[in-house]
Order: sequence, then C-alpha cells, then structure tokens
Amino acid sequence: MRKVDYHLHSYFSADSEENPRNQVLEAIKYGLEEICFTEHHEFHFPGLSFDLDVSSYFDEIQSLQKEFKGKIKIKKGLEIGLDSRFKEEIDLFVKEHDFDFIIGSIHEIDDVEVYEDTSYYKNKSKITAHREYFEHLLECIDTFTCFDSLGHLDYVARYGPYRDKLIDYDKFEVIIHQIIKKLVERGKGIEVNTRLFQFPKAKIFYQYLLTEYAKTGGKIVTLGTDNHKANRTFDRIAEAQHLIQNAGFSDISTFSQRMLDK
Ligand code: HSO
Ligand code: ZN
Ligand code: ZN
Ligand code: ZN
Repeated sequence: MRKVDYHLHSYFSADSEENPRNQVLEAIKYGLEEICFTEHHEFHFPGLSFDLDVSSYFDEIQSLQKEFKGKIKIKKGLEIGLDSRFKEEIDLFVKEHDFDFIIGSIHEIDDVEVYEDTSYYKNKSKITAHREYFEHLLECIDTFTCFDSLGHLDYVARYGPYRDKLIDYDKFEVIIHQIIKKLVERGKGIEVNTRLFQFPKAKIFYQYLLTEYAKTGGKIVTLGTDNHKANRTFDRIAEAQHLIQNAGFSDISTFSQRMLDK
C-alpha cells in the first residue's frame, strides 16, 4: 500500500501559514511517495475569507514539482466548501481550473461555522449537533458532483462543548448508510482523515465507515492528515493504512487531472 497524504494545507489556505516547500521537505523526510495539496476555497464563508489565489498556487506547485522531480510526486488539489446555496459559483470555480483532485467538505451550515466556540453547538445536544451535520452531508452529496472524495465525515466531532466529542456511530447507522450509498452510486470516494486518530474511538468510527463503504461496493478511499503545519511528529498514516487494509482495500486512491490513477 502506497504511503501518501491527500489532504494538507499551506499558506495558500487562509488558515495556514506554512510554506508549501516545508510541507514537501517534511513529506520526503517522512518517506511519503506522493502528496496532494488541498487548499481551501469557500464562497461567502462566515467571518473569514477562504479565497484561493489559484494562479499563484499553480505556479508554486509547478516550481515544486520541478525542484523535487524523482523525489516525491506533488499534486495540486482543492478542498472546496460545499454549500447548496452557492452551487453555481462552486461548479463554475471547479470547472474553470484544472485541479488534480478535489475534496468536498462541510465547514459551515447556513452561515454558522462548525467550529470551536461557535453558536453551532449552542443549546444543542451532541446527538442533535452530529445528526444535523450528517443531514447536511447527505444533502450536499445529493446536490454536488464536483468533488472526488468526501472530506472528514467526522469533522463535527473535532469541536463542541461535550466531554466525549466523538461520534457514537451506532446512533447514526441509518443516515450514515444513506451517505455511503449515495457516494457509491455517484462514484465518489471516502476520505480517512487522521486528525482525530489519537482517540481510539475515532479509528473505530473510520473502521466502521470503511467496512460499510466496501460492503456497499465503494472502490475509492483517500487518505489525508489535514496538516496545516509541516511537522509530522504525530502522523498516523500507518494506522490509517491498517484500517483501509482491514476493510479489504489493497491500495489508497490517487488522482491526476481529476482521474483515478491506475
Ligand atoms: N475552515 C477551517 C476551520 C477554520 N475556521 C479555521 C476558522 N479558522 C477548516 O480547516
Ligand atoms: Zn483549514
Ligand atoms: Zn476541512
Ligand atoms: Zn483541510
């Protein structure tokens, strides 16, 4: 199974200050064969502007590809914020630029950010906060075809005022199955995002997702750390590979110009 990271950020994303060259150097040091930068772009994000300067970004990636040729494969990806209200703008943005790979993600719902200390979690039980997130995921997969892999299904578990923030998947089996079924029908991938892997319960959640995705006929699994800094001390890529293998997949999916690599 190849050692890759298909979810990472640099200063081309509004919430990262990392030089992309440091990301490349650190990835090589860590023994990765391939990385895909997945910089943020969001339309009308509440409180912060996630505008991607695509032409500067592509220039930088091209120069890194040249510099590190033969040492590591570098792809130019995107993490697009999905929001049905802005479907036309989102579809056009994706169509206009030749990204290698696109993650579809939800970071806000109706102008409320799903984030630490936001009103999203206010006066909401954990089960309601998690259910509403899954409902929006399902709606977005129905609305959008402009992405290759669904990002961090467990994003909602990163934040919130609950003692145990993690997802109790047994309470959401029906809606999770609907999400997975739709992804498979549309030929979309699922991402293993290692951000919460210091918690065993997060890995149990992903093991469940991967097993269900495989059972439903899904073929595309991507893997990403969601690093916004180059430092890889606590990387858990090997553990993610293990889960992916356990679910019956022989490799991780990679992309070039929006097509699955063979
Ligand atoms: N949309 C970001 C979360 C963030 N919000 C950072 C404000 N700053 C996901 O990485
Ligand atoms: Zn980010
Ligand atoms: Zn994200
Ligand atoms: Zn990200």
